[in-house]
Parts: sequence; C-alpha cells; structure tokens
Amino acid sequence: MTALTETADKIKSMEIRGAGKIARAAAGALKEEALSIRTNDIKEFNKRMDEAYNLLYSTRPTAVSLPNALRAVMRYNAGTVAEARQAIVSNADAFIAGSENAVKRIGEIGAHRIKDGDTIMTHCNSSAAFSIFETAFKQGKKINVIATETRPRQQGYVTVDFLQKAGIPTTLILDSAVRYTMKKVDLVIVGADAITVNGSLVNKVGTSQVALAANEARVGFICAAETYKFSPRTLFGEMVEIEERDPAEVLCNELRMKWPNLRISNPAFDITPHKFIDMIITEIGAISPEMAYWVIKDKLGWELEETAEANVKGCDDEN
Ligand code: RI2
Repeated sequence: MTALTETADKIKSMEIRGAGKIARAAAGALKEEALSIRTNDIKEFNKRMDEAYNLLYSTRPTAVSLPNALRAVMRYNAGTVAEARQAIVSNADAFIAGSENAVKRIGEIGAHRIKDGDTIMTHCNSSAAFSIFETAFKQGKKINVIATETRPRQQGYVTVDFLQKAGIPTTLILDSAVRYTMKKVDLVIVGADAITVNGSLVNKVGTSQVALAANEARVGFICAAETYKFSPRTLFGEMVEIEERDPAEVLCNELRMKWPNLRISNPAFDITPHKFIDMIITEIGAISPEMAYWVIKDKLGWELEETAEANVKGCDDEN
C-alpha cells in the first residue's frame, strides 16, 4: 500500500474525517505522490498525478472541500517533471497552511458572536466550530456547549473529547433531545461540508432538524465554513451529492439478518435552507448566506473559470 492509497482508504473509512481535515489530507497525499513518482517523462508524470487526483476525488462525494483542495494543488502548467513537482509541492503547502489559518481566523471572528454565559448547541464534530468555542473560552467567556451524539458514527464523542480536554463545560445529548433542549440554548454553531450558491448548508445529517428547532425557538443559527467549502459547481446548477453510507452503520448484522426484507436508508448529510441560517463565519468575515455567490465568484474565481471552460468544452464535444 502506498501513502496515496493509504490516505484514500482512511478518508473512505472515515478514519480521516471532517471536511477540512479531508481536504488537507488529500492535498498532502498529492504532494507525497508527486515526490514519489520516479519518471522524467512529463506525460507519464501528469498521467500518474491525474490517477492520484481521481482516486482521492472518488473517496467521499459530499464535502466540496475535497475537490476544491485537489484542484488547488493540481493547478500547474509545467514543461518538466521537476517544475511540475515543485509547483505541486508549493500548491499543497500553501493550501494546507491557508486552511489551518482559515480555521484559526474563523475562531477569532466567530468568538465575537459569543457572549459571556452563553449556552451553545453544536452537531457532529467540526474543527471550525470548535475553533470558535476554544477562542471564546480562552477569552474568559464562561460558555457551556451542548453536543449531540450524532448517530450513527457518534462524532459527538469527538466533539466532547475536544471540549473536555480544553476544559470547556460540556453536555452530551441524544440527537432526539434537540428540540426539548433548545429552550436552554442561546446560539447554535455548526460546521459545513458544502455551501451552495444560494447560501444553503450541506452538513451532517440532522443539521436541518437542529436548524428547524432553533428557528422555532428564535435561537440564532451560525455556520462556520472556510471559503473552500463553497461549491463553484452549484453556480452551474449542479447539485451537491448526498453520500449514502453502509446500512451496517445503522443496524448490526444480527438484526439485519433477522429482518432480511428491511430497507435501511443512511444518508450522511442533509441540506439546511439558507433562510434558517443567520450567518456564515468564514475566514474573510461574517457574512449572510445570500453572499455565497460573491464568495464563489471573488474567492474561488479561478475555479469558476475552469469549471465554465470544462462545461463549454463538454458542450463542444457533444456537438
Ligand atoms: P470541519 C463533518 O463531516 C461534519 O459534517 C462537520 O460538520 C463537517 O465535516 C465539517 O468539519 P464528516 O467527515 O471541517 O464527519 O469543520 O462526515 O472539521
């Protein structure tokens, strides 16, 4: 097994998980691959890098941070293998450093939204959301974070572990206790796997229920998302694919054998309409969901041009 296939397997199995971490791991894997390919033939090198790109691209379909990271690293135009290798290494390093800085900056910006004494609910496990909690707590704000368990993979335990290690008062609840508990909550903060052009949020399944409960209780709903989680392809009408995961995550083997005709649906993500989102905290500022188009256009402009070119080329090919 190579470093590349190992990373791809770990992303697929969710040993590496969380949209930001997936993106950084994929960028790092492309860099390692570029350094390990032994050829002086640029065509052969490019072919091997395309294969690496495709392998990583196919691991998980929903978090748009993954294709955005892969495309950022693969933006090179080189005549020799040495030039190509250097460009990939520097693109990957820049993406990883930019991503880590973005999470830190989101913490600083988002902490302004937290008041001393706030009780904040979160769902699943998000490094960007955690960055906000940690920053606010370090500023001396006494906060209490309510974390949902997040069936079926229990990423809530990861969140609880982060919070407990940071010394932040934490309460764990079942996913089904969200609405009942909402009356004690001042603010909801979650992460993002993708933000669409109309500002809607694709995040861990159950997020939209949390948003509905927050809306009903007039509790603010904030999403923490680095700009590379915005989806340029949605501008061209493409939908974000919702990952359907293994039924074994939902029900054990024994019960599945007991009910052989039972169908199990296990979508990993859902969509929270923009009207339920008060604010998106990005590294370039706190914005309304309606500004998603501008983030895609201004911040991911190069990506947009390439997507548009690919679409036009696709049309020509068909004609
Ligand atoms: P950060 C996770 O997906 C969760 O849905 C989380 O909200 C999102 O990625 C963003 O996480 P999964 O990989 O990038 O657990 O903020 O399916 O860490």
